[in-house]
Amino acid sequence: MTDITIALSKGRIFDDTAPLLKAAGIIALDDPETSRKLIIATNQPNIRLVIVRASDVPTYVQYGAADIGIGGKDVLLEHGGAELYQPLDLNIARCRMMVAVREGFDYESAVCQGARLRIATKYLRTARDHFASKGVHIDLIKLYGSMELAPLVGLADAIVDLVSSGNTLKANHLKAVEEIMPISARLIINQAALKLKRKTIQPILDAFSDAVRK
Ligand code: PRT
Ligand code: MG
Repeated sequence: MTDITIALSKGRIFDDTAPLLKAAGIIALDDPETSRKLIIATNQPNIRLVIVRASDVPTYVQYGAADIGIGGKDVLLEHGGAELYQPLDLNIARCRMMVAVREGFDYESAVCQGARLRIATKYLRTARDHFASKGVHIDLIKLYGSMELAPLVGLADAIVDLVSSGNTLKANHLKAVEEIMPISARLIINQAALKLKRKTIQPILDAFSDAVRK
């Protein structure tokens, strides 16, 4: 039997992926939320899960340490997608990549007047591409989290971040002013693994496609 390693992050990606795995007949034998194990066995002796940081999923798959991964489009865009085959939008962990500012900040005027904007984000590539396509000059400030704080303490004029319910923005007196793109999680596959392990990978891919279409 061919061994298959699937990389995913705990939290919303794992929660939303578990039903898809189940549709493919794969059931995790431990709960990554409560177990401290980073390698989780499944009911299928040849299939294991590895639990990694969301932003590390593409790296594990790129280098073949995992054959398959599940990662947000946000993460895949920042990674660049080298060596990765992206056959399927899983339509899970959905949210929107947005530009947000303080409630009192007149973003439209700032943009119209050609002001140089300070943008705090962990999505450097996405932010750079977005503002370049609008012809807006920016200074990028790299953060690793809690982007919502930056405009409140004068670190930035605006942030580029993911929004789902909008509650975090609201709680921090921020408003979304522009949608950059809708985001969902994708299946990614190592290209060499797809060739060498196709017989084992294809049925998993098919089961995921069927489950997503339902
Ligand atoms: O937490 P860690 O630093 O390890 O990494 P991570 O934050 O990238 O991972 P995780 O597990 O939080 O998110 C994994 C993936 O879920 C992301 O890469 C996205 O593709 C997807 N996703 C979907 C989201 C959200 N929705 C989301 N709302 N990721 C993050 N958020 C955050 C957002 O950054 C903001 O801080 O939730 C907050 C806003 O939520 P609302 O509901 O208040 O709008
Ligand atoms: Mg997080």
